[in-house]
Amino acid sequence: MTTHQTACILCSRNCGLAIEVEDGHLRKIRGDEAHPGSRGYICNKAARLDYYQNHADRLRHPLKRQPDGCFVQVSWEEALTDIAARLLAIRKAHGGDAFAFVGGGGQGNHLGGAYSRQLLAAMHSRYAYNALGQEKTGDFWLNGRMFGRQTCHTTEDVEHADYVLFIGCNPYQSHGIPNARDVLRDLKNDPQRTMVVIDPRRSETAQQADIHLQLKPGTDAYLMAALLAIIVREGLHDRVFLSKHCAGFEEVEKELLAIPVAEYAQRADVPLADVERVARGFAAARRACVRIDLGIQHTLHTLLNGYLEKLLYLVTGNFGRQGGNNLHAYLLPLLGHTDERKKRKGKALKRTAHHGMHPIAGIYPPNILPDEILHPGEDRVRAVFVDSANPLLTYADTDAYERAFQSLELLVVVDVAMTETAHLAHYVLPAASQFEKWEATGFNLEFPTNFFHLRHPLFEPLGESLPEPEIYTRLLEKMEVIPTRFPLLALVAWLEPNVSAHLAYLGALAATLASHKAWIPYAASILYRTLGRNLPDSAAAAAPLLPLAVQYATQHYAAVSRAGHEGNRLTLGSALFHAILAGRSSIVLSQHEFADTWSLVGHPDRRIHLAIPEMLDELRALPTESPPSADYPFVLMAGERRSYNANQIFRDPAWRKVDKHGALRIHPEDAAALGLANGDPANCRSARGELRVVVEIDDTVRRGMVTLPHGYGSRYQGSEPIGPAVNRLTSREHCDPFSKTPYHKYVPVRVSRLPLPASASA
Ligand SMILES: Nc1nc2c(c(=O)[nH]1)N[C@H]1C(S)=C(S)[C@@H](COP(=O)(O)OP(=O)(O)OC[C@H]3O[C@@H](n4cnc5c(=O)[nH]c(N)nc54)[C@H](O)[C@@H]3O)O[C@H]1N2
Ligand SMILES: Nc1nc2c(c(=O)[nH]1)N[C@H]1C(S)=C(S)[C@@H](COP(=O)(O)OP(=O)(O)OC[C@H]3O[C@@H](n4cnc5c(=O)[nH]c(N)nc54)[C@H](O)[C@@H]3O)O[C@H]1N2
Ligand code: SF4
Ligand SMILES: [Mo]
Repeated sequence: MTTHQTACILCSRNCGLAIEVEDGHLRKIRGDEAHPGSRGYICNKAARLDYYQNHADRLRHPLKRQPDGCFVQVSWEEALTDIAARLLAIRKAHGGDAFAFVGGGGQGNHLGGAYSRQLLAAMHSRYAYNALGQEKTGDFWLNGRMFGRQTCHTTEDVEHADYVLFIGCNPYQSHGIPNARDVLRDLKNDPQRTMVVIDPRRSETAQQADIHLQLKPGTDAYLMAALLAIIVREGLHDRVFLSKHCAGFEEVEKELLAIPVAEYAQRADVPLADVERVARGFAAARRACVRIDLGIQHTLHTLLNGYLEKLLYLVTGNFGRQGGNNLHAYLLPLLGHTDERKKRKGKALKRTAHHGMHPIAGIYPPNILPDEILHPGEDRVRAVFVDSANPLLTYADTDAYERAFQSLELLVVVDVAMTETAHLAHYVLPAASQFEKWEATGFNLEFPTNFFHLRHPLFEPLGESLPEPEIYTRLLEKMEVIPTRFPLLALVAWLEPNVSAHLAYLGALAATLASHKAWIPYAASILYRTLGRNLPDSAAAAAPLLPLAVQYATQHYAAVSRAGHEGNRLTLGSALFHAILAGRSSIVLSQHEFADTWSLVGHPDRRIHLAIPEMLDELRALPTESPPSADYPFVLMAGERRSYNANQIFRDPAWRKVDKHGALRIHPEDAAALGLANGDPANCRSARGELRVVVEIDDTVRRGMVTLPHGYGSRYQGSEPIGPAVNRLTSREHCDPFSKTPYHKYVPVRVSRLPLPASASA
């Protein structure tokens, strides 16, 4: 057995792992003590990773669907030649609007995204859809307005805070903060520190809290507005911070002073005294921060929720300091900046044909894609590539996705497994797993210390599967958007891999691209084919990290130097690239100082702009909220994080130790009223669809609320769906009108008894 350092790929934390490997299996999985971020921490899910690496749905060969729906094995040559020809024909006949790219990276694999996104350029399309467009783009839009760029992204220093507000997140199960369970335990055990959870469910996190505000689902905007109103009324805001670092506070203050605090507390169904206690405690704390997630994003008022959440830490001055919220740097450019009000290079942003939707941070929202494909216009989407995503299970409105994907002229799926989406594809292309190739994630969203982990392969690719860099580079070559050889660059790349050779290579690359401007969008594949071939340990896929490391070191010179990397302004980036390549565990990229937050603000005045007219309008319009209907009396949380779900990354149901059915959680009194007992089958119906579910009586949910997990419903080895395919219940139209973020946490449903199966009643 050999021990390897790698990382977990199941959530955005990507904890470092030390894994013993034998016969193609991940045998013993421990936390990697040498990982500077996770320092040995892991949760229960990581131990099950062999179920990702080895299972019966793994793809081994390229597959082509036949007219009768069966798949036959084809060669890479045949598949890529035909796909390239069909893509070019569609581009020629209908232009770039006919193509959309979906996905491009999951929880652990973003290196491939540098390569796959090149296909958009080759197709002259801007339509990039991915999961961030159904959860976080509202947040990115707000960041654009408040901090100046949609790439300005905040993080929270829970570890050092004296007072933490967890709003609509459950880090005990879903993580999202470093070493969540340890950090929560420390918070709980320290009498000097306060932990508040705002959640309609007494979640595993809420169970550890000092104060739990168990509000009604969907009412966070009222509650947060009331918290803010109390703070400004009582003069608890940080006037010095606001006048030094922010603009527009007076306008915001005027609106907040008009909030009817007692009425809003009542709407949220939280005792006023508790709201006052939290407002005062949070404002008085020496160091406080706010951590939020889907509980306020996948629900009513998603944008306003994000705005108010940011105001909470800003009006109290908990920004740009230890224990507060901060901006951070990142190495991989995960997000773009696409302000819908501004023109880019004289051109307005590309809006979609049917919904007229603009991108946010460069991303289009999955909720609109079925309509963009199904609408009858000449300008509809006709060809789709799906990579590292399983929209048939994970995007809202499964029925609409099924119809849309079945109507495509070309659907190609790149995945490690035969997924529900792959079953509808014309071609299925097998990717090497994340333990069979060089990989990395762009979730390096930390401040002041930021990390990066380039992971090396532990196994050979299964069957004929290939890493994404090879798949997309071959496809671009077939499409003839890049040549197969770059003699000059290849020659320079063969120099000894040291600092001066890197500089010579980058100079040659710049000269090549300057004389062939059409190749600029394909720099990743060009680096891969040239510099990549000369990197040690066959790490070709990592080649695009050289220019990124140089850019990072230039932008954050002092912080990268502080992290221990050595070099002058010319050579530091190359040193950083060397460190990334040589490290087997994660490395420290940069060590910032808290004051650096201000250099990351995107507005030229380096201030945070607080008065966002659209948000102040929505805040004023809040009183016109309508209650749930009598036909659908329950609010379903359609997609809960539990101990045994991890998006759709696992397919083999054997990975789960508990909760095999992905049960519907319901309050005991609601269950009694419906005549339901633990383990009973029940029907859960929304306006969009229905599911047969198994009941679990659970007094942690509020009355009137039911929950189903996400991450279930796969048809492993062609079986019936295992557990709830929750997006049969969600509609593409049930979403925020501006960002199109689905209201997954607020799906009105009816729950009813089903007859027990004959065997059970017998
Ligand atoms: N175990 C596990 N962990 C995961 C994942 C996974 O699949 N499984 N997925 C990862 C991904 S992609 C993401 S985006 C994150 C998401 O992580 P989270 O957002 O933390 O997880 P959720 O369970 O979806 O929702 C969080 C909380 O929101 C609460 N909630 C529901 N409705 C409301 C409401 O109206 N108001 C408030 N305030 N709260 C509400 C729920 O009760 C729940 O406790 O998790 C990541 N981590
Ligand atoms: N109703 C409802 N729907 C939801 C949610 C919810 O709470 N409720 N949560 C939403 C959220 S927050 C998210 S982030 C999305 C996640 O949904 P998706 O973006 O679809 O991502 P995953 O479920 O992680 O699917 C990952 C796919 O990548 C494949 N894969 C794994 N490794 C590799 C690799 O190395 N290469 C390639 N090419 N493929 C690989 C896996 O086999 C799997 O098919 O789901 C969303 N859907
Ligand atoms: S916290 Fe996330 S990355 Fe860490 S071990 Fe658990 S699932 Fe894996
Ligand atoms: Mo997510």
